[in-house]
Amino acid sequence: MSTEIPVPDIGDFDSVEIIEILVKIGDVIKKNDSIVTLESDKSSVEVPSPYEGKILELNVKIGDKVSKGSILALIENNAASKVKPTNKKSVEDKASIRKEDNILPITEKIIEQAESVIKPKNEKTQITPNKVYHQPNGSDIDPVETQEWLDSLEGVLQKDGSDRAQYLLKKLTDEAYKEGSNQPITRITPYINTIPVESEVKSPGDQNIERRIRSLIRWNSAAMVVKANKKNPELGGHIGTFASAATLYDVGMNHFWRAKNNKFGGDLVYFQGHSAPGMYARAFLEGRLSAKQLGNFRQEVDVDGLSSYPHPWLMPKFWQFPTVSMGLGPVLSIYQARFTKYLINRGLLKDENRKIWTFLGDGETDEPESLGAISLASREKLDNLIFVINCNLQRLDGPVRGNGKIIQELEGIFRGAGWNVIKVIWGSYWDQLLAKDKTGLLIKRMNECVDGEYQAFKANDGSYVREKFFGKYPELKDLVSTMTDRDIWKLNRGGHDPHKVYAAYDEAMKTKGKPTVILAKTIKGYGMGKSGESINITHQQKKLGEEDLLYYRDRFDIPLTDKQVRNVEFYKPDEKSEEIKYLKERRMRLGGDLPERTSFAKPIKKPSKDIFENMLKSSGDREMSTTMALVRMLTNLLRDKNIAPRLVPIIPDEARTFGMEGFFRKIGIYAHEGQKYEPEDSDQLSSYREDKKGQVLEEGITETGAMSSFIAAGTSYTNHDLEMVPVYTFYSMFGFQRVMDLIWSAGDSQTRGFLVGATSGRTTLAGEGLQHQDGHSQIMASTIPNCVSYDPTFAYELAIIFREGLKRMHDHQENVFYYLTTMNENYRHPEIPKNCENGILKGMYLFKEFNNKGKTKVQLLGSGTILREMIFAAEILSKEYNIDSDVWSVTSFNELRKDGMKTERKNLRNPTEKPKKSYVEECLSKRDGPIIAASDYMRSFADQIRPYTSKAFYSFGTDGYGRSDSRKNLRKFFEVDKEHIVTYTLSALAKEQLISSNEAEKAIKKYNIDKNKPIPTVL
Ligand SMILES: Cc1ncc(C[n+]2csc(CCOP(=O)(O)OP(=O)(O)O)c2C)c(N)n1
Ligand SMILES: [Mg+2]
Repeated sequence: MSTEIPVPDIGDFDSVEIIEILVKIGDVIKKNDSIVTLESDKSSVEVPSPYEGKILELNVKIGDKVSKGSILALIENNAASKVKPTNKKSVEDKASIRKEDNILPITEKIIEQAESVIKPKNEKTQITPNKVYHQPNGSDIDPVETQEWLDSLEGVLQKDGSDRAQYLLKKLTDEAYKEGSNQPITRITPYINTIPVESEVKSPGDQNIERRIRSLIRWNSAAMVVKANKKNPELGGHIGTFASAATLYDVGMNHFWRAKNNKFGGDLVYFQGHSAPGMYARAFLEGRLSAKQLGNFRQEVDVDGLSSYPHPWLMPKFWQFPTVSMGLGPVLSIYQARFTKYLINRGLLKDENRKIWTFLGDGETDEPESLGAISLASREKLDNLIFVINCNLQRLDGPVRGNGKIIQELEGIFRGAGWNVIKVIWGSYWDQLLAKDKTGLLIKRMNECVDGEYQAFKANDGSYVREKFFGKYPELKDLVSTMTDRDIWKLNRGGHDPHKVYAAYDEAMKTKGKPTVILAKTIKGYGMGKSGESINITHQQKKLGEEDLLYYRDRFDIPLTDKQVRNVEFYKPDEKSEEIKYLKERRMRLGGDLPERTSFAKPIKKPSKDIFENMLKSSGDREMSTTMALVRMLTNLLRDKNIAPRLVPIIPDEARTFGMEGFFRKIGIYAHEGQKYEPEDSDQLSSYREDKKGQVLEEGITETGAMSSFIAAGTSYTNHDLEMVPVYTFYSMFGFQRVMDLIWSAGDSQTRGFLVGATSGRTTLAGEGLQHQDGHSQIMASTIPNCVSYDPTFAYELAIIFREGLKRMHDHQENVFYYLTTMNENYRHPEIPKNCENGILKGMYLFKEFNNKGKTKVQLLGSGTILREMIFAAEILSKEYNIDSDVWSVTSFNELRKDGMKTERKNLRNPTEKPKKSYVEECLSKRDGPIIAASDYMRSFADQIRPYTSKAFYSFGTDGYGRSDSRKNLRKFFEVDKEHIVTYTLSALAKEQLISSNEAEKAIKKYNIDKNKPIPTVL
């Protein structure tokens, strides 16, 4: 039987135009296949068929306007009659229940009965302010009663285990809360290790060999820094950080971190930036780096230098993640873990239980980026994520929390955010002492000491610790009375104890349903002795003197002679030595080398030609913005079988601003738990559809998070051997300006993808005002070497640029990313002129010539929406002043500058050769008249090409703060409207003595240009 397909609820729109018909009569379609595309002023959406079957009739054509209920087509479908039409009734029923405010008498009675049962709070249960529960200093007022409670707890623990005990404690807390105790139970546990000794999983490693290997790594990493600074003190470097973290890295390298190979995708490790020397030192022992390379630490200009910090751009086969700008590693890794799950849930990646490990400093947690996204990690149940925070209690200048305890503070924060927290505070030598302490005073003392004191303990010696730490309570002094000062000094910290670290890593690996953070207590500058152990200047210490070096050698038993030490030689045992064999064997078992950056991704195949075809045609009478054109283009790309699954639209809560809400229904919003609710707009075409397999990353209001997702998706070709095409669309002002450092690191990471600054331009976005109107993001984009940026005006330009971007990043595997600015100003888009593709990509092409008036000529260069002001100005100049012009569409002043710079440099380096012409010169040198260039960006955007032309050059732009007003008023204010362009052009021609100055003067009067108006930068 035949059934009609009507337009469903399209939200707040009426009379919406059909811009595409996606089926033909006779087509057999599946349910949810798209039938037509509708486009309103704000967005374009595809209408899906509610049935499967054969299209019998099409009732609409392109250009028709339709509303909800309009019939689009007839479909032959046997099941259609059985398919329930949209269940209007049930929706109405729900509404009527919601509207039902009056409570029925029977309900009222039940409520009354219930209320009568609830005991009024009697006086006894009220907490009387006078009652004393404990002493002000926290000590116990009734130790006997306390002991009874503790005994009960012990009984429960023994009989029913810790889960039951936790349950009872929670019940007690809830009860106390109901009865008026509003003090939340603390999220902080005592200052001891989270994993009890008896639950520790033991390392299978040979501890003696591992210690020897670790010592060699320590030596070589310190020697590398000292050697570089002996050569040249400008080079810098850090010894103390890796010295504190060596065990944390070693245990991971020897036992946990699996490399990428042909059988496994590999764990991803974000190394703490300034611990890089330690990673080089290990790679040296593994034979991956030579002694010569180690000797070139921080000397990167010539070949074979080792980069100061992890920079994939500088060491593209080694480093995977740039981390040294503090805070970026943590946030990037959270989104990396999330993106890995996204790929798995979308069926693009096998779930191999790969882990993402992130190392950061305790001082680094001061950065908002470090902690700002931790709740996302627990919300998304990222049990593939493990943070290791090296709590050496110090940052650059001094203690991280001298008056407090960073580990406790972080425990509270992470536990509160829903993470699994594992504290690794004390090493094994403490186990016996803790077991022997029956008074509880040892833990009390551990709890009450602040980090400033803990730092001072390790800056001194055993006798100092005896006196200052244990000496506070006679019972504790007794506890260590049989120990020598040396023994006391040996009481180690958890982060330096491979057993404790192993147990923590093992537990982190097994944790399900939440991310884990390991808070490891260490000593900054461990082993450096007087020259840098636990002292405030440790961080900066890079020049160990002879004595210090000899001490370090002895401390770690490095088999070097005094002479070799004085020469700061590296040490690598024979290839056949136990150490080297062990080291290599461990890595072999874990699948290969780490860190290592490779890509075995298959290039995404080119989209079919017709995907971009309709954007090259004129839009006719139809006006639209370039943002809308972009959405149309993405919609088309989603029909291409090669690109569609790889497209990752990323939006920080701004889809509706850009008209992208059509994607919600079409490809779904990624939600790891699917959608647990019926969205209120479920009947609508662009319903808010969340899906476990959803494709859109709707990030919420976090540009930092969205940018991190962009980097994760754009580096997927190396981290997952899977090319993806992220398109991150944002309010252009909240892009570069907000997250420049992340964009810089995207460049370093060799991210591929498209950043789209929508609603861009200082006067193009009218109403939003100073904080929203962007007139400089293009300039910021120009500072990133591998960012290719364009400010196109017309839909065909956008299409050509996007198509080229796909080609460069995927066909040619170039490590570049694109920044495109799109606008929200609606206008008509012409058909692509002939032979302009090359010019579009190079940065400018001749759009139109105004000839035949012959009086004089001018070159008008415009970019973005200001090109249109230029075109209008050219018309006025031609009609009213008989002035000819060539109008150039400048798609990228940035690309033109790059070409100019390259050409100029080449000419300077080859003075005897015939100079080459820059592309700007090629375009303009044979054309007459001065150059007038304008854009919706600061003048310096257009000024970039000034050196590459020998003509008089005038640039106009939007320097100054934006403000809210109509587009027309704003363009007048910034002097980039057609009237100003005409006037300034006449003045420029007069200055060049090509016309009389009176003409310019007359125009100033005609257009009411106030000569006394200050320049907008001061307004
Ligand atoms: C964004 C940023 N700000 C400042 C620095 C300079 N810096 C490098 S290391 C460091 C101190 C790091 O302390 P912490 O995180 O505790 O690491 P540790 O060396 O103690 O392991 C600072 C301030 C930086 N690298 N990045
Ligand atoms: Mg630190």
